[in-house]
Amino acid sequence: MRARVVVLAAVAVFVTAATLTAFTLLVGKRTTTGVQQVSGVADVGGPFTLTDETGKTVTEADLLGKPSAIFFGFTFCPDVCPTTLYEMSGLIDKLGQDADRVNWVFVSVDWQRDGPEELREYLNAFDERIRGFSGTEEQIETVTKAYKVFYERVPTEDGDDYTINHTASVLLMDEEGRFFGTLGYGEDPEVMHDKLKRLVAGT
Ligand SMILES: [Cu+2]
Repeated sequence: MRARVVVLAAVAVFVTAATLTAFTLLVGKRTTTGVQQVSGVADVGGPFTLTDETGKTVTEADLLGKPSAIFFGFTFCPDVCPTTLYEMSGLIDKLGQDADRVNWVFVSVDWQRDGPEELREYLNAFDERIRGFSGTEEQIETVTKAYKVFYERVPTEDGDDYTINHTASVLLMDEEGRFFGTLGYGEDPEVMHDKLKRLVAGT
């Protein structure tokens, strides 16, 4: 009986750790943990084709040579996206010159409503270095699968409209397109700053 409890506890700890490192923090859920060291472990990233805010085609190759901070969301998002992009703008500001050594990307998973024009307008409210990528349903499927990002359309109460639940973490990729780590939603800005410093330094 006792052994069984220990085994169950071990399983619970493992599952908790695995869940944290899997970074699928959904809308509204916050992490209270500090560093999530998953560098080099998770199979996150891969080929994609999207359209940037100027209407130009972009692929994973356009992000190589610089590390990237990528956030998936949608422009109609009432809280998580504006909060995250506002925080990202603050982090960019704090990084100073180092911020230019990172690709800052917002990918809209709302292929029905968000295109280059919507993203250009939306991102006006945030740091100008944050680029906006959008795509077709198929392209969004591909990129979210590659980056292990969750998103789910949810009808609003009146049924006429929808909102989207989505992964709330920012994904950090190194200059060769390998997964480096995440910035958790609601994480201590100091911790996030340190992670970005390490991302820029490549350590
Ligand atoms: Cu959002």
